[in-house]
Amino acid sequence: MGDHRQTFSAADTPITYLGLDFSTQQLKGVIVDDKLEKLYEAAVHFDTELQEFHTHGGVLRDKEKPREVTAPTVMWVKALDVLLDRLQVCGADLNTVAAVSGSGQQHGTVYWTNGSQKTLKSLDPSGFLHTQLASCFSIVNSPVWMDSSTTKQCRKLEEAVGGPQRLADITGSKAYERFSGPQIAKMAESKPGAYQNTERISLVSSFGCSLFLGDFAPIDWSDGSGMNLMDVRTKKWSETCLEACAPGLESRLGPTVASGTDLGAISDYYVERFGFNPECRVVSFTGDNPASLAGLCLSKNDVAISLGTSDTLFLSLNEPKCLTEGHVLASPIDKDAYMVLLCFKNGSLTRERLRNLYANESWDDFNTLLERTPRGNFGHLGLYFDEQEIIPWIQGDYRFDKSDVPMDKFPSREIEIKALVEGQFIAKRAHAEQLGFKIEPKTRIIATGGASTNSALLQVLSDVFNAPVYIQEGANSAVLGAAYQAKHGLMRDQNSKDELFQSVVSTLEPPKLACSPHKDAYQIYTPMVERYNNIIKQVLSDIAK
Ligand code: 5FX
Repeated sequence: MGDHRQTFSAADTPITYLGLDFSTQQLKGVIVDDKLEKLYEAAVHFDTELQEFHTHGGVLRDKEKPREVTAPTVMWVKALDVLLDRLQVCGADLNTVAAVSGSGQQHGTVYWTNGSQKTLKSLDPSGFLHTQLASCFSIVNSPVWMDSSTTKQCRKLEEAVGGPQRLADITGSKAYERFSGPQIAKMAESKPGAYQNTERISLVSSFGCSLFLGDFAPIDWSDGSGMNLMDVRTKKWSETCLEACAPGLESRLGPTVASGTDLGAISDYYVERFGFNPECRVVSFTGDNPASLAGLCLSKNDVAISLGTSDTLFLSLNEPKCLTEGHVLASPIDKDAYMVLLCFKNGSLTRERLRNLYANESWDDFNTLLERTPRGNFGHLGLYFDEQEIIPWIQGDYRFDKSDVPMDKFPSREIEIKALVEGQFIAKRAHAEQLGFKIEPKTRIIATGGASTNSALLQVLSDVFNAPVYIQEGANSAVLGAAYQAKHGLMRDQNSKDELFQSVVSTLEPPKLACSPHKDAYQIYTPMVERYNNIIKQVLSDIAK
C-alpha cells in the first residue's frame, strides 16, 4: 500500500480520481482533480437509455408478487460500457486516473455463476463488457433494497440467534426484509439449483468493484454491515447468521475488507479499451449511504440530515448502541468508528399534506405559519405518519396538549404546522440519542435534500438540535464520496482514522452556514424529547394491545 501517487507515472499530466455510483435509477461517474474539484461527470439513466431492460425507476416488479423487486444485473454492466465511453467523449483523459472507487445501492445482491471468476480475469478488450459477462450470473435479476418479500427468512434468522435485539447486537440491525442475509436465504430456498451453481455473491458495490479489478472484489466492512451477516464489531462473518441463512455461504461471500482499501491495479481490459493507466488502483467500493457520509465530508461532531421524500439521518460515532430501531454500520472512513443510519419514511410528502391542508398549498404561507408560534408551540406535540413509519413503527396522526393528553385537533393552523415540523425533528434527535448521539458544543447539522432550501424549516432543525445548520448540495454526495475515497484509499494504511480522511478533503469548500440556534432552544426542546420518548412508548403499547 502506501502513497501510490508518488509512483503514479502519468508523467506531467494532472492526477485525477474516478468515482462511480451504481444507484437505483442510474449509473453516475465523476472525475475530480487532485484538489477533489469536479472536472467531468456523466450518467446513464436506466429506464430511458437502456430501454431494452424494461425497468421502471431502475427496477422490475412482478404484478403477481408485488413485494419482489429486482434489477437486471447485466443492465448495470452495460451501463458501465456506456458511461466510460461517455466520459471519454466529454474529454476526460482516463490515463490520468490514479485510482477508482465507487458506491452502490445498499443491500442488493449479485450471484456470479461457476466459472465467472475466470471470465472476469480474461476479459477481451476488443469486446463489450456486457456481452462477455452476459452468462456470468446464476440468476439474471438481482434482488434490490426495495424488495420486502423476505419476512419469513427474517423471523427465522432472528430466532436462530436469539431474537431481534441479539441480532442487532451482533450485526448492527435487527432483521430487515431488504438486508442481504434474508435475501440470500430466500434465493437459496427458492432456487436451490442456481444457489448451488453460485461461485460468489457480491453486493452491488463489490460487484461494481469486481468489474474494475477483473476479479472478485471483497465486500467492504461498511456495506457488509447492511447484510445481517457480519459481526459489526469484529468485522468477521457471524457463523450463526451464515448458517441460519444458507448452506456453504462463507465461501460464496469471500473475505471482508476495510472500507477504502487499495485492492490492486485496474484490469488490463480498461487499460487497453479505454486508455486507463496500468498503474491506476482500484479502491474497495462501498454502499451509497456510507459513500454519502464521505461525500459530505462528515466529521465526528456532524449529523447529516437529508430532507427528501423520506428523511435520512446519519452520523459517525465511536461507541454506538445497537438497537432494534436504526442501523449501526462500520464507518467507511475510520476503521474504529461506526456510522449510525436512521431512515424515516414520512418526510416531504407528509410536510406537503399539511401544507395543502393548512397553508393554501403554499410554502410561503407554510413558513409564515411556522414562524408565528413560539419555540415549543405552547407545549403542543404532534406526530404525523401518513405511511407506516419505520422508526417508530406507527401510522396515523397523533396530537397531544402540554400535559400529554391526546387531542383530536389543535386549536389553530399555525399550531398544526409547528407541531409537524417540531415533531419530525424531535423524533430525529430522540432516536439518534437512543443510539448514543450526544449534542456537543462542536455539533454541526449538515442539511441536504430538496427541503434543505427552506430556511424556516432549518431554523426549527437548528433549535431542536441546539446546533448550527449548514447546507450542502447532497444530490451527488455518494458519487463524490466515491471519488474522495479513491484518493483516500491511496493514502490510508491499516490504522486509518477519521483525521486522515479529513485532511484528504480539506481542499474542498466548507458547507455554508444557514442558521444558528436561539439561546433558549436547549431548555425548550430537551424536555420535549423526553416527552416524545414517553409518548411513543405509550402509543406503541396501545397498538400492541
Ligand atoms: C438504506 O438502508 C437503504 O436501503 C437505501 O438508502 C438504499 O441504500 C438506497 F440505495
